[in-house]
This record gives sequence, structure tokens and C-alpha cells, in this order.
Amino acid sequence: MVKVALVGGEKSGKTTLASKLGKKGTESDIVLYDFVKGDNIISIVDPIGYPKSPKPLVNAVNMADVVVFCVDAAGLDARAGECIILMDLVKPKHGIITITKTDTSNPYAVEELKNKIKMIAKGTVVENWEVIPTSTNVKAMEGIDKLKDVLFEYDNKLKEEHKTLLDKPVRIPIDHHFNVTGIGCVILGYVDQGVVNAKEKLTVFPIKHEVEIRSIQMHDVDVKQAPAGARVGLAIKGIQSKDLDRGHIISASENVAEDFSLKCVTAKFKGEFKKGDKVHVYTGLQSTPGNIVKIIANGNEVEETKSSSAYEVVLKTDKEVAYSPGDRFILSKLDDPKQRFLATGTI
Ligand SMILES: Nc1nc2c(ncn2[C@@H]2O[C@H](COP(=O)(O)OP(=O)(O)O)[C@@H](O)[C@H]2O)c(=O)[nH]1
Ligand SMILES: [Mg+2]
Repeated sequence: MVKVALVGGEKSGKTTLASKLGKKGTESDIVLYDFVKGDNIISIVDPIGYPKSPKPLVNAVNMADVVVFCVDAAGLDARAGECIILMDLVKPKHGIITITKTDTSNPYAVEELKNKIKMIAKGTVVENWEVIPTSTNVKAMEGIDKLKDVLFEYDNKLKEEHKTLLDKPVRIPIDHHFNVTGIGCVILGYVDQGVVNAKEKLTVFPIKHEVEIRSIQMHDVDVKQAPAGARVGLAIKGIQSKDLDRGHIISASENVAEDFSLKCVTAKFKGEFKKGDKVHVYTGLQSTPGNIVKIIANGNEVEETKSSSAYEVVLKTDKEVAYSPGDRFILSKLDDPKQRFLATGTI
């Protein structure tokens, strides 16, 4: 299975494209679609709650193997710029640009836009992404099969990558959770690493609540175990849905903390913040407000950051956060009308 995040500005064609790529499933501020063909599964995440909130966008990107950046054939807007900034911070392993709604444009203008995107994204990861023009207009229908084929190729490559994750301890970030009458608490998520087994005892982090995996479903079929790369529904014993939050991690062991010292790189554009600032922190699918306690540049404490620079940032989060070494944190400020992503950091 290949997990795909659709990113892009408002009305850039994400939802229409998702509906042409797959069948709609779970729905919240992120909507999931999937498409099954033989051994290949494309699982699409459409962050419908973006741009109102940056959270669904960050969640979608953190869930995905491949990011598809949708740019309206009419051109880029401020939110498309914000998406490029986020991509440059997160540096997704795989990405594709699609120029959408090509039926409203012409090949010459599409080519010009392609060059413009490359120019704006110069020096970021997005600069080197393949461009696939698409139209979902029934008469024009362009690029959809090509896009699917490219995603299938990624799926085949990822099958090998996922095999190398099977030996690691199981880790499942929860993206949705609810109570089902007669079954109890059910969670939905992707198995990030390892293998989850029915009847296994694991812990929910950061709340450190022990649970038992009652049963496992993959694509509505009961299974005894599910490997890295799978999408699962888990019925879990020992907890209620109301005790859970998106981003909680089902795992054998995680670190839990409220105080962090992060090695940060600030955003290329508007990556400025100050000591004492209230920020919003994302890691995995978790999110929480937090405070900038201290900023250190080359061993010296400073009052504020500049864009495109490296700092050590001491951060206190409002609530406990679960993490493992190497996890990426994203700092944002929600009140900026144009560019809300400040920095990325790891422990
Ligand atoms: N002509 C044309 N219109 C499109 C196409 N894709 C999407 N649209 C229209 O563009 C608008 C925004 O699309 P939507 O998928 O909702 O964008 P989102 O906000 O990124 O999810 C809607 O009115 C769609 O009907 C396309 O390929 N061709
Ligand atoms: Mg939409």
C-alpha cells in the first residue's frame, strides 16, 4: 500500500482528484480514499480542514509516503506558497506536482506554469519533483491514469522498504477512534513499523495506558496480524474512545516529555519567532500548544530567530508528547494570515 497526501491551496482540485483516484472512506478534517488494483493499494489522504487550520495538512503529510502537490492551472496562491514552505521543512521522501484543471488552460500556459513553480520552489525539495498535468473534467480527462501508474510504481518500491521495517517494534499512530456498539473502542491507523498481532498487549502513549488488541481488520477483513505499511482497524480492550486523541501511539515503548531541546531549522520565509512566543507544535499526528523557552545560536542565547537558519530551541509543550529518537517536530504560529510554519526540529 502506498499512502498519498494531497496538498495544495484552496480549490486547487484536491477533493475532486481524490474522488477520481479512489473510493471515499473515513471522513473527518482529513478524508481517506482508497483504490485497490490486484496487489496494489493507493490510500489517499485529503486534508479538507486545510487551509482553515494547518493541522489536517501536517497530519496528511505525516501520514504519507508520497506527497502530491496540486497547483491550479490558473496559478499559485498564498496557500500554495505555504505548502511549499511546509514541504521544504518536512522534506517528504517522495513527491509529485500535479497541475490540475488543465482543461481550463492550454499546453503552452501549463508549460509556463511548470517553469514558474520550479522557479518559486527553487532550492526546496519541490524543485525536483516530477510534474504531471491532470484534468478531471469528463471530456478532457488527462493524466489520471498516468498519476495512478506512478503511484503504483511507488507502491511496488515501498513494498521492499516496508519489509525492512518488519523487525522493528510495532508502532501505530492513531488517526481516528470511536466506540462501536457490541465491540467497544475501535482505532484506525497505519502500521508505521513492526507487526501487530491479535491478543497482543501494548501501551497507548503518551497516556501510558495498557491495552489489549482484541481483533484486527484490514480493509474490513478480519486478520490475525498486520505488518508495517498496512492500514488497520483495531478493536482494543482496556480503554474508551473518549480517553484517546488523534496522534496517540499504540506501541511497546515511547519516550514521553513536555520539555524538549530541538535542533531546529527555520523556514525560508517568515521563520521568525521570539523567546516567550506561544507556538503550536506538531509531531507525528499529535499537536499541542507550547512555549519557546530559550533560543540558542552557535552556543549563545539569542532573543529571536531569523528565517533559513539553524538554532537549538528549548520548548515546553502544554501537554505530554510521545516521541522516539528521530521524530520530526514542526513549530507553527496559527495567527499569521499567510505563512504559518516556523521551523522543523528533531531531538
Ligand atoms: N474545469 C475543471 N474544474 C475542476 C477540475 N478539478 C476540480 N475542478 C473544480 O474546481 C473547484 C475546486 O475543486 P476542489 O476539488 O473542491 O478543490 P480543493 O479545495 O482543493 O479540494 C470545484 O468547483 C471543482 O469542480 C478540473 O479538472 N477541471
Ligand atoms: Mg477539498
